[in-house]
Order: sequence, then structure tokens, then C-alpha cells
Amino acid sequence: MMFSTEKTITNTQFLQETLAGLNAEPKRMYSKYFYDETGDLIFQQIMNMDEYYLTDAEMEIMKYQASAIADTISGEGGAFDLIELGAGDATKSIHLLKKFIDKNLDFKYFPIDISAHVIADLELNLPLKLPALNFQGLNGDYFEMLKRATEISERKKVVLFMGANIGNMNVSEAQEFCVNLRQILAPDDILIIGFDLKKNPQQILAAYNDKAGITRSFNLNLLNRINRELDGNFDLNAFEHYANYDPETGACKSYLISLKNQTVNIGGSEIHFSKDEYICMEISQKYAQPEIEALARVSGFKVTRYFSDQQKYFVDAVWKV
Ligand code: AVJ
Repeated sequence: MMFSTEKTITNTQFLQETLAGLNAEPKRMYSKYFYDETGDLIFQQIMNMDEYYLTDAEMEIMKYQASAIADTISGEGGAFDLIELGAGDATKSIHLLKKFIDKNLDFKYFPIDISAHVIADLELNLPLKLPALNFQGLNGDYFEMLKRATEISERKKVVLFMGANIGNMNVSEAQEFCVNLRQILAPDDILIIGFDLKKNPQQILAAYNDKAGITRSFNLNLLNRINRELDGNFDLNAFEHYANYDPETGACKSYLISLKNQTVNIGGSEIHFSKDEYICMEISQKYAQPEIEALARVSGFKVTRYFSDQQKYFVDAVWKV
């Protein structure tokens, strides 16, 4: 075999989920597959767009309220493990890490990411940026790696799940996720979780329908990835990006619309698209404050505090088991 076992398993799952999603009614894809190397780069561009207010809003929270967040956590006393789900390049959490170090908190940082090169980059860069940081990168699935972290040490856990990544789940998936997360954690463990708040619908839609077409290329890149890694033959010119925000449900959704009747071949399987048929590409769920509280309640967490930016675009909630 030319492939390592790991790569074969990953590609098999990628192929299976892609085919299952495209054979479903309506057709869908899994947004976790957006993030290949090109997808990571396009997502960086998204975070730098004027329209994408989320990053600045959460950055503001981390920059100006890191001290208050640190106090909320250290008020509990004792050493802890700080586990970040989907750490990325840690540009936001680094403010928190810095503050924790400045305040002499006794902690070890465990960044978890599904992308191996993200973890490799962190291992290279974190020691340069924060020489005093005690950390261990974990490459893999959130829950598997979280379990691994609980095996490594029995210390109190503080889990970071920022960036509104919870938004990529619909409300019932988010509930299930929070229930599962709470089950892995122990009494008095803490979850810091970021939500994008409901706000002017135009503003939300603009963030997912930017003028320069960066979000469009983010979506189309997944077709490209399928072509490359799963031996597909998507014609990227035959699909159009469509984004939609429903202020009632808070669901912001991205679609690719087939511009014609067409048959696409993926790794030997044929998928038929009718003209105007859509593929659900991604959900970015928005929340109102009472909905966040309801989510905490149904999953058994106690709400400790909320940290918001000045404009109330975004909230990082602190929940306790
Ligand atoms: C990384 C899931 C928070 O939903 O806002 C940005 C991904 N997709 N633009 C989001 C995304 C299109 C992003 N999250």
C-alpha cells in the first residue's frame, strides 16, 4: 500500500460520508471537511474579511476580559488542565494563556485539533511565543482526545470551545454534543464556550455572503478537495454559492446550487444533480441569550458567567459541571 494506515482510514471515512451525504435527500456535505490545507488558508481570509465580525468580537473579549476570565477560573483554586477543542493557530486563546501565565496559575495546555499540521505548527510556534507555557498538542477527534487528556491526568479540566464552532451543529446536535461533553467531565470542571449571537439579519448574512466571494470559494474548495482526494469530477463552474439566514430559527446556511442537470462521478459512484438542486454545505447557528441558557440547562451545566464584546455580537459563556 502506498498510503499510511491513517490516511487510508481518513480517506475511507471522507469517501463514505461524502457519498452518504450526496445520496441523502436533500443532498448535504459535512463542513468538517472544509479544512484541508487550502481550506485552512481560505478560512484565514474569511477571518480577515470586513464582513466577518465574529473574529474581531471574540478577539475583543479575549484581549480585554482575559483577566476577568482568569479570575473566574482561578477563583476555584488549584491546578488544572486547559483543553482547547479545535485550537487552530490559537491566536485568540493565546491572550488567555498569557494572562494565566502572568497570574501564575498552575495549568497545562492541551490544544486538540483534527488537523495534524495545525498541531505541528503549534508545537513549533507556541514555545517561541510563550516560552513559559507547559503544553502538549493532541491530534485527533475532539472526544477521543479529550478522553486521552483525562487519562493523562486527573486534574480539574477547563475546556475551551471557542470561535462559535458549536454553530456548525444544529440545535439538537449541539444539545447532544454538550450532553456528551458533560459526561466526560467531572464535578466542578469548567467549559468556556463561544456563541455568535442573533443580531441584524443583514449583518449576519453579509458575513457568509461576502462581496469578494471568499465564502463562495471556501464552499467550492470542498468540491475541489473531493475531486483531488476522492477521484471526483465536479465542474466547479456548474455550481453556485447561495447563503441564507433565517432570523426566526437563527440558522445561517450555505448551499451550492446545481446550475444544470448533471452527473458527477466520485470514486466510481455516480451522483445525479437536477438543475437548481441544492447541496446543504454548512450551518452556522446563531443564538439568543435565553437559548444559550436553555442549552446549558438541558445538558446539565450551570451557567457561571458571560463575557461579551461591547457591541454584543458574540458571547463566551463560562459553564460549570
Ligand atoms: C468556524 C464554524 C465558526 O460558521 O462562522 C465561516 C465557519 N463558514 N464562514 C462559521 C465559516 C463560513 C465558521 N466556524
